[in-house]
Amino acid sequence: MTADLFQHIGDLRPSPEAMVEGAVLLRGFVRPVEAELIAALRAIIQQAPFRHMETPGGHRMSVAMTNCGGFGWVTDRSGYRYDALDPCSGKPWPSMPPVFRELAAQAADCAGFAQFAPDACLINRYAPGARMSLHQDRDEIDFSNPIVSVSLGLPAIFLFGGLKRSDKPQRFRLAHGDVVVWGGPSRLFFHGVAPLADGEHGLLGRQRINLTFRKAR
Ligand code: MD3
Ligand code: FE
Repeated sequence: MTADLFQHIGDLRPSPEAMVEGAVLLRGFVRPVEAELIAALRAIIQQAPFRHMETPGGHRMSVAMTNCGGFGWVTDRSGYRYDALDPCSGKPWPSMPPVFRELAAQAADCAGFAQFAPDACLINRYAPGARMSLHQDRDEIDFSNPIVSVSLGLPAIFLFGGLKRSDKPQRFRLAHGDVVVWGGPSRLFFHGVAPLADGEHGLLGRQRINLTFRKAR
């Protein structure tokens, strides 16, 4: 009886570092630079607007995406890949703003990854109801580099499984300002995001924006 109760209390785990090997959660890490970060983000989306990409299977993603940096992650009917050019404009992606690069490098450093130099930043926008199904990130060249994720706006429930798609995912709440460094074994774990609950965020309104910093090449 008591054991059951505790199992259910553990249903929404507060911190990846407690449960997932190689992941480090830095709650509120963005706060000191959030205004600068959001200003830089607005400039990027003017040059490279959010768009709903198509999966190789022909589904329109509910998450809208754009990128900055030397390479951007794209998907269409021909597959997933990193591309130096934005397929919507035919031009290079907007460059990665120094505040983005420095935040990612500092977070990685805090997690024990010195000299993290991302060359790609995928920017995901979730409107209420948008979700990301369980997947692995395997389009990068070297999995010894971590991925750094930055959550902004409305909170989301992040689903974190294991090395097999069938491993039952654990649930974590990621809120505005949280940064997670995904390295070591966690780097190749299946993960996703539950459908975004509606709400209103003071700085970003009815949406969640996630930045993921990667070393693609
Ligand atoms: C763990 N994005 O863009 S961020 C993705 O909230 C992605 O938009 C989610 O999964 C989002 O690929 C999750 C946290 C995250 C990102 C990449 C990871 C966790 C990860 C890669 C490997 C392991
Ligand atoms: Fe991912």
